[in-house]
Amino acid sequence: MKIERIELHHISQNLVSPFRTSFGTQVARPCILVAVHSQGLTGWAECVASDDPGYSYETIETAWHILRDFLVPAVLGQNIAAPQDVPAKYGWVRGHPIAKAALENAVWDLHAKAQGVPLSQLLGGVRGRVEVGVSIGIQPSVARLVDVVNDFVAQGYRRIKMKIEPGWELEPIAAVRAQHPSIKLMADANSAFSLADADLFRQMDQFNLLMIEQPLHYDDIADHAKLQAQLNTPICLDESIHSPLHARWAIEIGACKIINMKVARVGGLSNAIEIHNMCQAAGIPLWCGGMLETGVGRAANLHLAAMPNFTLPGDISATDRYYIEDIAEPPFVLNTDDSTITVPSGPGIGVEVAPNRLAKYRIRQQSFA
Ligand code: OSB
Ligand code: MG
Repeated sequence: MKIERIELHHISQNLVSPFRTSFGTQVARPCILVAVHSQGLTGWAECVASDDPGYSYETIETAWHILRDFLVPAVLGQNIAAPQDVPAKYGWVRGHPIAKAALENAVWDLHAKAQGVPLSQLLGGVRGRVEVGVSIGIQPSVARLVDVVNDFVAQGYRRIKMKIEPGWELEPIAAVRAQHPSIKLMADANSAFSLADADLFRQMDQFNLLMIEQPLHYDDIADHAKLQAQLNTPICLDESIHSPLHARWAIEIGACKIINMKVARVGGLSNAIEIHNMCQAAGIPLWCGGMLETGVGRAANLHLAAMPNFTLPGDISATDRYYIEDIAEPPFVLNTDDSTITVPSGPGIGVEVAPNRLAKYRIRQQSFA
């Protein structure tokens, strides 16, 4: 398919409540929506870079720059036979996986739409519903945290992830565990600790956590292997896995027993598929991470999580957990009987960007033809 036109839309929507992690607090949630046009069809994808370089060094501004000046020119006007051919067009560009993922993933949506099939079918998806949980930010008090957890459990979520940081670990985890003795519970540190905190993590073994996510430095693999050797609880890596190479290193040295797959963090769906297959062969289960996506990114995540090795519940909550009004239609709802969300069945990602809402939430746009 010849890529005839590409648009970038910088939007920002307020979250229903502030989201606090060990690296900062998010009140509004910006993103860039990428639209790729060919033969009267439009492929959409979401660039999940944030306003600040707290989670990743990429920001809205760096992603805009890399897309506008390097990635878009490499793809515009090109005849793309298959979406897997996209990464090679800008293979010389180092880093910037979040910007790259947005462009490649938009081409995946375009190709799935051209074939009239859901994206999950192109990815080899095997399930129509994806098990999901909710990721709960750091709260002002333990009592407040327990209230928030109770509320989500009452809504039907059966897997709870809580954010931790130094000073907000054993006590809040113990309180949630006491209230919900058998719920799937996990903790995400977003790199806030060091190997000197190994004793703290050993104490967490008593809480029967599903996993501890990214306890150590955001670029570390080696120290995670040392920590994993001292724990019964599985370590899951998020921030440290930027590519299939990092995934292979982590698996080879035993740095984790689980990987959080974020398609943006690994540079696009081609890399995500490669890591998926590598992990499946190595017996490392995956789950789909989240970046507080709008319906565009959330839909793509659901298609990805339909792949066979996504055997743990993902950070893909219902739309109303994030936004009052989403840019995409229809909103995602939780199936309360089994804590799942249904994978869209229409062509491509299977959701539509509402033009009036795009206009309402847009800060800037640029079109390339
Ligand atoms: O570490 O998984 C994370 C959100 C933004 C940046 C990093 C993370 C998160 C989440 C939210 O945990 C997951 C979601 O989208 O619900
Ligand atoms: Mg994480």
